[in-house]
Amino acid sequence: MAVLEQLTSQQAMDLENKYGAHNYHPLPVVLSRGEGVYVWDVEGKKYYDFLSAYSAVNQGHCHPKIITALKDQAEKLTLTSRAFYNDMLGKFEKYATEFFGYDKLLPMNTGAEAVETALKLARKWGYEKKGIPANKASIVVCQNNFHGRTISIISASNDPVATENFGPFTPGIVSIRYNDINALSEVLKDENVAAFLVEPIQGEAGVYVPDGNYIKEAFELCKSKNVLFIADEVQTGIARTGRLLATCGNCSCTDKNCSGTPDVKPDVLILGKAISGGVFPVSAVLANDDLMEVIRPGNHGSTFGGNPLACSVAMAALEVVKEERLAENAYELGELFRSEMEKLIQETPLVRLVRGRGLLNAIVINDTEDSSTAWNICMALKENGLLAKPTHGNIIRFAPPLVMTKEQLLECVQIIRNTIIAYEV
Ligand code: IF1
Repeated sequence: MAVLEQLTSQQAMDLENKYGAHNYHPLPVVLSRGEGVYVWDVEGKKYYDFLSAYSAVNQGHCHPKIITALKDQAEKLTLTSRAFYNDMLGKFEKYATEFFGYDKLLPMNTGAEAVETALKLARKWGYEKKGIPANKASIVVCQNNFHGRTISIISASNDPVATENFGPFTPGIVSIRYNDINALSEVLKDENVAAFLVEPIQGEAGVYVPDGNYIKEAFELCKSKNVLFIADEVQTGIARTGRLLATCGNCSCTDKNCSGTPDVKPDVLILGKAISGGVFPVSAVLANDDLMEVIRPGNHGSTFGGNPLACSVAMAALEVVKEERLAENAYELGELFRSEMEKLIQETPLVRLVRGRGLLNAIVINDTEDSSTAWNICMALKENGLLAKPTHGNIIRFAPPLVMTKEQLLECVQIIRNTIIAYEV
């Protein structure tokens, strides 16, 4: 079979089944093209993408500005390693640190690598600045978190599917209930805690939005205990939740209804996914000088971290966020989407509730966690031209690209409504 020969969907799925590790259970759709809010399968059927590659494609599929940046840089210089300087990394670091309001940036590639970087940074700061005894530093995380798939990160997970038979696990990680400020207060009595790592909204857990003041109170508690506050904004960042960042301490908006958490400026900010518009793997850890200075030559890095191609793509992707006012659009369309879902809830017993911020939303299906109802609804949505996938059990995440128009969103609401109303349990 010639590599470029066009496959049927079934042929493509058969190839993956035969030659690929079975580490996913995808919806049976084979995509071959993306543009803006749309994707097409190999047979040419068009869909609304309501997952955005788990919020990596916030700027829409194949955004022309980002693709042009990719192409131009790809014809000049793609990778030098950090053994030498390159003419793009400093520009990107300046652009991104000013964009998010920090002194320094450490570039990586995947979200998990950035989370691992933040864990190492926090531990080193704990020993060298806070004075925690050697090898005694602990990091506090939240139950039902998702921070990636590496051994240290799953050492922080309570998801049996993510952890079973992958032990032994990395020590020095303590897990507490999410959205429980008393639990955090209790665990911070331990003077060896270096950092608190938290998602401002727990995406994979099912788009759990914490109580209004939780993030701010957690931030203030950490400040009072000389504990680093690390925000994992890999999924919630880059305008997804209706603000540039879900922990929008440096947000310049004057919105009195701020859905973010004003005055929370994480000591360590972790970004990934849409920092590159889903065009190239780019992630980053941002912090101020007094923290980032604990990292010295040879302490950390990666072959591709900070490569010219990544830098060029990421600068273009961030420019799109500002130029196309994606945070404002996500805020407005998110309000509209949730109000439309509230109307649907009044029409059918099949949907229990809707929750989310901006265009990171989820509906909870009125069935047991182990039921296949959410999956079957996603299969019906696929037939009706909209792609979404359950997170856990009976929760369906809805996260379209942030470039969606009001008209497109209302068309998608209609598809979701018609599909659910017609669904026979
Ligand atoms: C998969 C989940 C979402 C993340 C947060 C770090 C990372 C992620 C908050 C790691 C990655 C991705 C991973 C991807 C599916 C997707 C996901 F279902 F796995 F949990 F979005 F909710 N922090 N999330 O959400 O970033 O290393 O993947 O670049 O592994 O299946 P990564």
